[in-house]
Amino acid sequence: MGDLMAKIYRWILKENPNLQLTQEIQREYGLHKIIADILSSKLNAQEVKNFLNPDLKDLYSPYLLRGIKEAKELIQQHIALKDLITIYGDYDVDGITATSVLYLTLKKLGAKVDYYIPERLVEGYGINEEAIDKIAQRGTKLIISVDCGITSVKEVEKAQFLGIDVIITDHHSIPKEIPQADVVINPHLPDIEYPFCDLAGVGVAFKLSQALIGEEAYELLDIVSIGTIADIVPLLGENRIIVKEGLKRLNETRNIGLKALIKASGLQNIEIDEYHVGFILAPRLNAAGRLRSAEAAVRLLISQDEKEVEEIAEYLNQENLKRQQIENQILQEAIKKIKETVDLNKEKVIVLWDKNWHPGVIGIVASRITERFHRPSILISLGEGEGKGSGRSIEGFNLYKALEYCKDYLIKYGGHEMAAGINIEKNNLEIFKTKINEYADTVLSDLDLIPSLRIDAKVKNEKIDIEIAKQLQRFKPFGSNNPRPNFLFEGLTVTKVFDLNGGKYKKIIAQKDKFGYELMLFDVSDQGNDVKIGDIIDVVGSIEINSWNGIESVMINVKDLRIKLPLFSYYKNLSKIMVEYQPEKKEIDKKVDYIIDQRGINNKLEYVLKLFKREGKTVVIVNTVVELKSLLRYLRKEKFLDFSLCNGDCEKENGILFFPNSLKPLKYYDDIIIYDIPFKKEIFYRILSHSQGKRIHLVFKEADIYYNLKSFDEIFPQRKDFIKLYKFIEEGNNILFKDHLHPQLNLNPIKFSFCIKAMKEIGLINVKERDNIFMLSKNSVSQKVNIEQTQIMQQIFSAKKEFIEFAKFIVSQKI
Ligand SMILES: [Mn+2]
Repeated sequence: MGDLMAKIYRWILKENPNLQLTQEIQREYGLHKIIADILSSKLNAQEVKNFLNPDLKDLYSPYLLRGIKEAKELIQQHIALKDLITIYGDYDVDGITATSVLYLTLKKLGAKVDYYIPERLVEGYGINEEAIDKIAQRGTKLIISVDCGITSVKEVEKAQFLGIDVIITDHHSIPKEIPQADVVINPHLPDIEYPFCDLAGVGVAFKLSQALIGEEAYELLDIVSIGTIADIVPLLGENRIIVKEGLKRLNETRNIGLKALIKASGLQNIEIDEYHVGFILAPRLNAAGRLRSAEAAVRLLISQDEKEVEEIAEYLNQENLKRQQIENQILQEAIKKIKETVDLNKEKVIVLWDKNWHPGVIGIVASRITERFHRPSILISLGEGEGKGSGRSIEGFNLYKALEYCKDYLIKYGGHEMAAGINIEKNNLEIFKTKINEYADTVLSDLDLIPSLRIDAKVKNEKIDIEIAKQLQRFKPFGSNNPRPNFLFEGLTVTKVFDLNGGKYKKIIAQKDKFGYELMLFDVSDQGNDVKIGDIIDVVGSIEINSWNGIESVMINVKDLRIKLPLFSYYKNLSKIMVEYQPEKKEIDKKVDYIIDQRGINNKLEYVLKLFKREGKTVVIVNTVVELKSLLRYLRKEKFLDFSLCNGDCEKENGILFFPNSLKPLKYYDDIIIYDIPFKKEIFYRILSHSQGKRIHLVFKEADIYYNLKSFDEIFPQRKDFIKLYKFIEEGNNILFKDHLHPQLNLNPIKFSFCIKAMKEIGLINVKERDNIFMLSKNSVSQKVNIEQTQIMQQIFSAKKEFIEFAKFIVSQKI
């Protein structure tokens, strides 16, 4: 396996527009076609409407959620009796915000209310029995859980035994047995009528708040949006409305705690969006609970005391800095361990442990390891007794199921497809690592370990302007299930390259047809570093607005970039025609009205120029690159510019058709010059039969054959090419892009795909392919192999032979 730090992505084009809906969207909302295409490829008409206009009035009635009415009545009874109500929350941002939302709601109703947040490091997640004892001692008569409790059968029983009523509100998956609480609210409950089940824990708390205080609950949406973003629930449907409206309110919040946090984070003069919440505010709220108690974070959100909230905001800042330091240190140690002890060729799941790793931070580090190596990872912190681990996964690997497979070696495990936690005995670590990798081998292929890049639309011949970039803003807020769209830009020519910030970033100016592009590379990869002026590149990136000194411009934020072989599509078509082309069965009409036979003419350049200068429409058909270049060079030298170079419709009176896909344009012209030798007999006669009633000039000669053969050399492999590719694979490289130049392998991609076919046929290598990637591995072959005997090489040889026979015929014989 090559350098794992090098970024290689599979490109997956997801575009599948519904043409009729696209038109409707364009008409109805005045959106550009490419924007409408993205919407129509994943949403129906009603969903598009809701997506583009998230509106509070489209929130569902809270009473649709089973248990809300009963919960409201029970809460009102306890308030009337002036009972103490305790909210039981969780230490993550979802739990903290849910606790705060319900607390502020109950306060508004004049309730006697407090809250309880378990400590991550001491108590762990969820309701525990000792906590119930403590709460009972406070004199609490009603416990309302938020963001937890759906599995707490015993604990709820205990609370009820102690004379406490219990309302469970949660959004986690429903286990086999649920607690016999007085009320259970969870949008995932079976047979539920509620139309949207992806609410975060704070979303469920908000529904209860809506039932209790009506539209006054909207004031709390700033807090609700933070928990919803942080919990990474799908940002569609009701969540989209909550976050869109919540962010608006967050920017003008009256919550003094949020104001203090925003100020302490340096965001006071910035339009806060989902990015700032997810990456700046939420980590601070989380930090307290990771290292110590999360109570401070709740106090920040509910406090009325200016001085207190300032202190807490500063404290959270400090805790967050500490968390970052610890995280970075563990990350460095983990990477070192991977380099020294993990065999990435054999172990698809990275399992690491250490006795000094902080258990509150290993989860974040696991996500960074998984992101970096694109494979599942589990980090385990070994304390005094058992080890506590936290894992993250990749698409295609259900972590929960994997842990189930290893359950004999675990004390405890829980979680879901993408993230999970474990408790493990120290002496089971090695066997657990073996077992989980055994499971991984059955479900993950090598190709699954290559990260993929989703592409939402291909930019064709359209101008990407500020208007389109602004229309894309309507897709915000971005997040889970609503990522920022990625676009594919093909065949851009690089005109300028700038290094910015000491080479950390790069800016590339590129061009295609009449349109210019400003590309920003914030995360410069190998290929990004190799880009030079004049290169042809394919780029995947998002379209964003760059504002600088009050001036707005469009920039492409590049996610991946590949350098392309110049004239790639020419060589690709040529290889198809030579090896795959089957001539049509129907008899070709060889009768031509008027051939002007100038074969062997000495100066065909002058001949073309003379015809171009004459009245009337003239087209030149050129088949080889060398001859095209020499013709263009000559015309430039003669300062003759009155022609167009085209492959389809030519605009001007004079045209050059380079290796045309279609011969339809020939009908516009009176004079047709066949400049060099067509690659196939059938093509030659097709040109003749498309030229009825016109004058055909033949100006090629025998020496031209050399240029055709030169084109063959570009794409047909020779012995040295096989050796080069084989060595490349032997050196441990195993991934090749199908259509792009490989940074370490200087070989035409069309040529190496022939090499791969032949080597595979003869059993030298194994080949897997998916999307735009070949994955190669060596085979041990005992006897000597003759690659020239392969079917594909025989096909190539006979195509070449057939061409030479045909060429020799048409340069000399009567036609
Ligand atoms: Mn949650």
